[in-house]
Amino acid sequence: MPLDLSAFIQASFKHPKPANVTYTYGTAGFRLRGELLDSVIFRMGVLAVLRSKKMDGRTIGIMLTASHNPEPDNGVKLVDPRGEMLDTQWEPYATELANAADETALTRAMQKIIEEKHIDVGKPAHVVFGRDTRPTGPALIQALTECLEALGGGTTKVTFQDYGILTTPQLHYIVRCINTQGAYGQPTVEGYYEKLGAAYKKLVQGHRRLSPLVVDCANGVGAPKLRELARHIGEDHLLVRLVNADTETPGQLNHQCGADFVKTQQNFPAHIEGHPKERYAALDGDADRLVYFYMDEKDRTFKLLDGDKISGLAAMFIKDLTRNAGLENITVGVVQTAYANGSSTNYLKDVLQVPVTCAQTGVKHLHHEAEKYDIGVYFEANGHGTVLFNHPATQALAETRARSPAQAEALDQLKALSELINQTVGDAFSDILLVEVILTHRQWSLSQWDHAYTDLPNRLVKVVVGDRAAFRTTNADTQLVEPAGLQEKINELVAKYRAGRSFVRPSGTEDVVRVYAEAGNRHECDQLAFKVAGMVFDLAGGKGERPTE
Ligand code: G16
Repeated sequence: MPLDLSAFIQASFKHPKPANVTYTYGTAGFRLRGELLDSVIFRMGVLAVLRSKKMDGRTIGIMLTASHNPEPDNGVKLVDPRGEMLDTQWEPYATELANAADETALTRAMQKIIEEKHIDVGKPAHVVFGRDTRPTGPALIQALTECLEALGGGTTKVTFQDYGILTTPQLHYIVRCINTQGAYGQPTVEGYYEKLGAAYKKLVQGHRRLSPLVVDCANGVGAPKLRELARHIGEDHLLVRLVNADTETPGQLNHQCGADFVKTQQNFPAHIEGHPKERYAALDGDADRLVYFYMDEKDRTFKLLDGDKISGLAAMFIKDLTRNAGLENITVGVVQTAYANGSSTNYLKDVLQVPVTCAQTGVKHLHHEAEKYDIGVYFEANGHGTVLFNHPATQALAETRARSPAQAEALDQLKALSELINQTVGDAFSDILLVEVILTHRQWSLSQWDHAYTDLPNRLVKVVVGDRAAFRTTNADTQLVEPAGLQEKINELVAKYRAGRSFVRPSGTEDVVRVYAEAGNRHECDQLAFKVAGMVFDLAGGKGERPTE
C-alpha cells in the first residue's frame, strides 16, 4: 500500500531545513542549538514511524534533551522497542532525513528507507515521547506532534502519546514496559517509581539507614523527578536533600553544576561547599549520569567517585551475591571505555577477577558489549551506566532452589537487584538506589568505598578546532587514524611519562575534540594532558585560546 504523504508534505513546508546547516548524528543522536533543530525533530518523527512500522507496530520512543550540554542546546535521542538506543544501522537514515534539502529530497529519503528495509507501510506505528526542562523543548515537541499528526492522517495508522517532562531513562523504561505489555513494569512514571521503590525497600529492609544524600540536580529535570521518587520511597528508607534544583530561572541548567561539571572540573559544584561529614552525588541534565563525591576528612580535599568507582562497587557486590547464591556458572563481566582509569581496570581484573571489555565511547556501544555477559556491568567514567541480566541469568535466578537460608537470601537479593536496576539504559536514579543499597548493606562511608583502589591522576581537556570531523579513531577510541601522524607524536610524548596514557577523540555531543591523559602523579598528568592538547590545537587549526595548564 503506498504511503499517503499529502498532509505530511503540507506540514513539512512549515518546518524547512536551514540551508547552511549540515546535521551529524553523534554519540547520542543530534545535538546543537535548540533553534536549529525544528526540522530535525519534525523529521525524527518520520524515522520513528518508519522504525515502528518495521518493528511490527512496536512502540518507539523519542526523547528531546541535550543532557549535559549548555541550556541553549537541545537534542534528540531515539529509543528502540526494548528500551535501548536506536539500532546504529539506522543512524545513517537519521542523517539522511535530517539533511534532505527540501520536501522532494525528504520523500525520496523516506522512500529509500522503506525500500531498503522492506517496510510494509500499511503496518501501524506507535510513538511515545518526552522532553527535559530546556526552554526550547515545547516548540520542538510541537514540531514533532505536527509531523505525527500529519503522518497519521489517511491510511497510515500512526498513534502517539506525549509523556510530558521526563528524565531520559524514564522514557526508555516506558518504551520497554509498553512493548512487553507490562511485564517489565507499568508504562507510567508512577509505575517506574513503584517498581524501583519496591525493590529498594526490599533490599534495605532490616539495615540501618544511611545519613542523608545531598544531590546536585544540575538544575534539570532530575530535580522534580527525584523529589517524586524520594517521596514515593519515604524518609524511613531514603533521605535526600536536593541542591541546584532550580528549573525555572533561565540559564541555570548545567551551569557550574551537575555530573559533567563535577567530573571534568574534579571539584564541588555551585552551592556545595563541601563538608567532610556529608555525602554528595550529582546528576546530569537529563538524569542518566551519576557521580558521587565527598570531602576527605584528613586533607579536606575534593574526592570523586565516578562511573569507574560505581562499576567497581557494583561488580564487587554482585560477584559476592552470585557466589553466595551458588550461581558459579553465571559470568559477571564489566565493560568500560578508554576513559576508564587504569587503576579501576587493574582493580576489576586483579582484585575482583572479573573479565573486562573496552568499548567505544557511547552507551549504545557499551550496552551491546555488556549483553555478552550473563550479568554485564557497564559504566562510562562520566557516570553513565547500568547492569544487564541476560536470559540465562534471569532463568537461573528464577529456577535455582536454595539449600540454605544464606543462599536463599542471596538469590532474593539478586532478584530484587534485577528489578531495582533500570536495564534499558544508564539511569542516575536507579544507580543512586543501587549504590545506596550496597553502602547500606556494608554500612560504608564514601571514603570506605573509595579505598577499594586509588585513581591514577587524570585530566580531560577540551580543544576547539576548525573541523573536528578531521579526527578519526580506531581501537575503541584509543588511537587516532587521522589526522595522519598525530598518533605517533602522542605516543612519543606518552613514552616520557611514568604510567602515562593519553588519547584524543572528537566529541559526538559538543563541537570539541577531547584529550584524555593520566600519569603517575598529578603534575606529570597535567603536563601530559596540556602538551597533547597544545599539539592538537597547533596541528588542527585550534580556535580561541591555546589550552594551557
Ligand atoms: C552522551 C552519551 C554518552 C557519552 C557522552 C559524551 O551522554 O550517551 O555515552 O559518554 O555523550 O560523548 P562525547 O564524548 O562523544 O561528547 P549524555 O549524557 O550527554 O547523553
